[in-house]
Amino acid sequence: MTGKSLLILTASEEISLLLQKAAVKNGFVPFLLTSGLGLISSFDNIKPDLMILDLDLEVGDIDGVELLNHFGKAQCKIPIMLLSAGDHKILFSLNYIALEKKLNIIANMIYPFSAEEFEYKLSLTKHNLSVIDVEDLASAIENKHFILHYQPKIEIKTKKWIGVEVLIRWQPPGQRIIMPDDFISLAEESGLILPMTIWVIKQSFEDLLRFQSENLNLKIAVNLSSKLLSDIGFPDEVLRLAKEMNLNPEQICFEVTESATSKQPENVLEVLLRLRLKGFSLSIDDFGTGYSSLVELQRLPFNEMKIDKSFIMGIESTEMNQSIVKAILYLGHTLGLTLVAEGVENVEALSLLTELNCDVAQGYLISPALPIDELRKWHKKNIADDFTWKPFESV
Ligand code: G
Ligand code: G
Ligand code: MN
Repeated sequence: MTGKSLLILTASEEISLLLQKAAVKNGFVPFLLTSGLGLISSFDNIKPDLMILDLDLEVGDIDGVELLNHFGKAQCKIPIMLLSAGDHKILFSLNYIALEKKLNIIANMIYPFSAEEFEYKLSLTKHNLSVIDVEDLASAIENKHFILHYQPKIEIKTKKWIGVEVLIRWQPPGQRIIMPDDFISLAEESGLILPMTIWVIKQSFEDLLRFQSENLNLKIAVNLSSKLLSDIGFPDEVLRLAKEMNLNPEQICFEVTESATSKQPENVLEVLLRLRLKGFSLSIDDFGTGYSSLVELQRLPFNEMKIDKSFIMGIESTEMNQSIVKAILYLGHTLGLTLVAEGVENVEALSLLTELNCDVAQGYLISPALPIDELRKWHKKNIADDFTWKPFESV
């Protein structure tokens, strides 16, 4: 395998030398830029595997905030190490901005640091980096090196177990599991998202059949990337797969993030409508983090709304979150949607959501996402014969 490319952006010769030496020693191929402007203008051609950004750029050049803004807008997922010789506070604030923009910040470093310190941080990134290789992903899809985890959902009023969300994990043989946040965007950019999602759908349909044969009457919810919403043939393909397995589309829900629909890729309304007309359910995921207009909400054929976990985690102690959740519940119910709270982590949050009339709960309190064998154990331990969830059952 050829060395991974490492882009170093720093105006300091001293720092640059130290980083380059350590990078070469660790099998990276470093290349240098000394101007943020140069980086922005030629970024599309550069596409490094890893970037080190020195946020203390020279006067007259663009500053760290502008640079992060630019990468945020470009939805850059390249791992970034932030570096500053300024104080901790500035680096902390910039890191916060970067996280808000969903940039992939993997380390923060305050200069001065030793070559050893840097090499150590670099070695920690290797795992992350090996993830973002298109050929690896393509071969993982061909060889089915993925597994599905299932996260249970319960109906709040009755406390009955009603369904599971399907979450993919990449499992390279003999290595650590890789989480979707580390490969979904690569799958999207490379077009591999379609074959990957078809695998997820087939596998989860097979598991749904298995649940049925065990008398488990569950719904499954599969996440769909916005990229698939411009593929007008996708609904037919999914219906074909469901029919092939004798599954009723009503048992299958597709979750689409709010940002996916508000970006309005071509055909999105048609694809969603066709899925609905074929009998599948549709859920608007991570609601509250995108920018749906009310017109879109009214127009798009969803049956369910999932309130983003950032509003639910800690809801019991944050008045602002309570107000937001109340408003979302009101809006969603008025539009005739089923409301799901994601990120329910404790009993207090669940009882508050019960009071607020939320319909469905999902979160670590009930269970994290589990491989199917663990899900069976969870079922035995936590679900009564009448299907109600038994939260306080001791082992
Ligand atoms: O399980 P975890 O919290 O790591 O999931 C992180 C994100 O990955 C979630 O937002 C989830 O929607 C997304 N994700 C998980 N599985 C799939 C999948 O099969 N397809 C797509 N497009 N996204 C998925
Ligand atoms: O974006 P999407 O809603 O598809 O992401 C679902 C992800 O949220 C799952 O991958 C799961 O790991 C994560 N998740 C689910 N429940 C909880 C929870 O109670 N707390 C936290 N922190 N994360 C959760
Ligand atoms: Mn989801």
